[in-house]
Amino acid sequence: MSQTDISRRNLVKIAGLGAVATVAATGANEALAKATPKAAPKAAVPAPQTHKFDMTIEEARLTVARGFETNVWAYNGQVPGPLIRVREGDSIEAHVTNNTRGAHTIHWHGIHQKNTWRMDGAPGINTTDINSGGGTDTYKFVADRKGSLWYHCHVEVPNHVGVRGMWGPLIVDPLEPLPIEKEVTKDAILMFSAWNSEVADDYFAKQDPTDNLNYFSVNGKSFPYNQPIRVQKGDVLRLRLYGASIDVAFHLHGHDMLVTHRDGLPVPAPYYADTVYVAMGQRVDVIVRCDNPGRWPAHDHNDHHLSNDGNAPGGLFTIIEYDEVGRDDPWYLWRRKEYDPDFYFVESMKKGYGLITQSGFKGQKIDEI
Ligand SMILES: [Cu+2]
Repeated sequence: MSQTDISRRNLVKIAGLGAVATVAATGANEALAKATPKAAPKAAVPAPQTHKFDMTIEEARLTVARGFETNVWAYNGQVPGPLIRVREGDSIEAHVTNNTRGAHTIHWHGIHQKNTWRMDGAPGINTTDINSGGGTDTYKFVADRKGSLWYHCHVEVPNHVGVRGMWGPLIVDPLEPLPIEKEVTKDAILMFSAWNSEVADDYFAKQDPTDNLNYFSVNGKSFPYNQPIRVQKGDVLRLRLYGASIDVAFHLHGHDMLVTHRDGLPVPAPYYADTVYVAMGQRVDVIVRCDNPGRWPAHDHNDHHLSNDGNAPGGLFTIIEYDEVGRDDPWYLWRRKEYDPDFYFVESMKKGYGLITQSGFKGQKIDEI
């Protein structure tokens, strides 16, 4: 039997037999054409945009915990630095002015800098420092990588990134998000870091002050000076976990977390975990389906990180509060908490694209002290 015969036999099977059948099939095709809507056009890909903004580096005094303040070098005066959010393929033009007594850069962690390697922010390797006392630089590049990225200084990193707060989130939205990303109702950013009270008052005490870290924080604040993550049953909570300057074993009570991305990239096989390791520099994105009303600790499982200068409880600890269960138990630690709904950038993440500053993260200006 020839190939042609097979094709013809199959055609006859599909269309039916003889001329009558052919007429019937034609009618059926017309009916089918009327009943089937045209295939939905693919969502239009937005044209790439250019986001131009000013950034500064300021000397500021940050309150990390009750009774503990430290000198920081703060992007736009705040720790964490302002949220920068763009779409994959957009361009960024960041004009940076350094108003401090130290030299700094900005490294755009995760961006590949294709054909723009001089914008990478590594001094002495692909660029120079931004001079102290008003020096400027302009970083121009394309957001050629998607996901939970970040930016940080690349000068004397153990001091500037380690204990001076020189880091902030850079979120690059994918042009084609995963189905689960479209389900998210609350998108939260948690940046983990540590501090050393011995060097708090002297910027230049040590080039590496990370040998005696004694305060631990999320988004620059230690428990109980930080904030809860408030949710409702049915929320699909995305947590973007950043190891800004500390290794963290992040544990959530009452839920499993679905690990969807590492370093902004989708993992080939998402998996569930109740404790997620986030190494320094890494980002891990997890999805939590909020199906278990209650108040649930979310914390680092490195025990030393749960104290403030040796006093526990403290440190890198927060609480997921479901609205349904209320907060009025007389013994509840945070029953009278003054609530900041943007402490985890949940409100900032609703504000669209560009550079989004946040007054709640501002330090006190050094010259005002
Ligand atoms: Cu720096």
